[in-house]
Amino acid sequence: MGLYLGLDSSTQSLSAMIIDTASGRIVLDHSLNFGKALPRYRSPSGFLPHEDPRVKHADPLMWVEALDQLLGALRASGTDFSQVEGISGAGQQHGSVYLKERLSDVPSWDSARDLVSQVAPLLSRATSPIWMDSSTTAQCGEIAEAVGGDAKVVALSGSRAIERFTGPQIRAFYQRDPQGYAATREIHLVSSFLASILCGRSAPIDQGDGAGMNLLELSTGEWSGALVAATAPSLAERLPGVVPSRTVVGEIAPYFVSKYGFKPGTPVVAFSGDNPSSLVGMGATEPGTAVISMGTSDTVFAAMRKPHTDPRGFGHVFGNPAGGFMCLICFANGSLAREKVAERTGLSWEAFERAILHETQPGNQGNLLLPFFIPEMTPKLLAPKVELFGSEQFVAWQEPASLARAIVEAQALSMQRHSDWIGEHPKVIRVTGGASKNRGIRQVLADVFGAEIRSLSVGNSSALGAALRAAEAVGKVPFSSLYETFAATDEASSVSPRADAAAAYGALRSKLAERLAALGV
Ligand code: XUL
Repeated sequence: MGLYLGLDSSTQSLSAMIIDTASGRIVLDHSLNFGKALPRYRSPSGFLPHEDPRVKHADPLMWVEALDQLLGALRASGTDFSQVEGISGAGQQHGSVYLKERLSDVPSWDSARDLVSQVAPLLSRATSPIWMDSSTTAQCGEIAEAVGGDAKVVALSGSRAIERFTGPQIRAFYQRDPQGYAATREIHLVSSFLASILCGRSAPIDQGDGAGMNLLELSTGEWSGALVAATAPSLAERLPGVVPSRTVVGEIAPYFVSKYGFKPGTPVVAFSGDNPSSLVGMGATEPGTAVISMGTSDTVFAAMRKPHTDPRGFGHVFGNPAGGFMCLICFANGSLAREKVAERTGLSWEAFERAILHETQPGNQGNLLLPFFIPEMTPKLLAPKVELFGSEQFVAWQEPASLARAIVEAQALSMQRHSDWIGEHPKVIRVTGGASKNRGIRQVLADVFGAEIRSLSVGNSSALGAALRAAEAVGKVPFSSLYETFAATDEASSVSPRADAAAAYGALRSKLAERLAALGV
């Protein structure tokens, strides 16, 4: 029993959470927003501006400086890290960091200096492609062709070759900057990079996040020789090892002991991707409970008994940190699309909620919105596509309440359509993320999925998941008992499906399917 620290390096912020397994309390929950705290990285939303809208990179030094700054601020405000018994973390998935030297070969961090000045000279690529990048369509095609087609890539890795996944991004780097690639000794995910910084030596990649690279073979949990060879020459020697998520990968580096007061030898458990970690934080590592996370992107994910794959080619299979697998479907038009509709209709979030709950009906009298305000990954649309079908007033954007319902129904119907391949009809869906606080949105999800919708009181499920993973791996506390304490649902916020609502969605569901078919997706 003791204190466990979970870190989460997401697109826009770094968060730290400390849980106390003895008292069952969260004793620290703190975030640092990259854009606000570190303006010199010119990344107000966590990534750098670029003339090509498909290119989305971030400066990895921003993530490193954020770690120093966050730990420094917490220590200054009285956090006693010497009580922490174990650490784990989560990182935005797919993003990669390129180093001239293996971190195990460099001298340990000098605590008289900051981390950034010691990490900067090690980078062989100044910026890191992140999950929002969609500039590698050509490389996806080349990788698939080299291994024998899309179906083969899916069978090996659990996903088609996907633009934002790490393999196609590595291939693009090798092609666009062969010298930079030649100078690279080690390639990390955001998760394994931060674990390595904490340990002061190369940390392996965990099977949860590793499965989001188009390089890991699901059936063995090891790098796939065929995919690695199809991606870039001599890639195998540049990849760290792969380990099960509950592996202790090292001890905290002396730098963090002398600077921030950690106990020497504090174990560090493999970091994972933010979604696999959130599966733990949401208490959903057993099949039967699905999760919908509504943030910058929306994701639907669930633990899986067997790794079966999406015949439409949009969904993914990752490792479940508790063992086995999880599926995930990612929708790029999450909060941004909801915000666009709120802006365009002039509705406040309160009015938006009222509109759904009290001023409109399930099925929206047949009014349908195609809600792709930015290029979409599920279904794959390379260009934005916003279209309104329905009554005259509606298509003229003159029915604010109907438009509020329309965006939420379109997103829920698309989530349901694109998660039907999972094969298990979830009776309970746990929701997280800013938009899930809206009761109107929860009611539409309940009605469309015909499932009970439950929220957790904890906001940051990835950081919580990381802390729980540290407690399970180091403190040997079983997930089941950790879930009872830390991942309990807030009963007052539960929403049930309404019997009459289900019938109202038949027509709208077919109309959406027709419109998507007309777009070829
Ligand atoms: C999942 C994905 C996103 C990122 C967000 O495949 O790309 O959910 O993990 O951080």
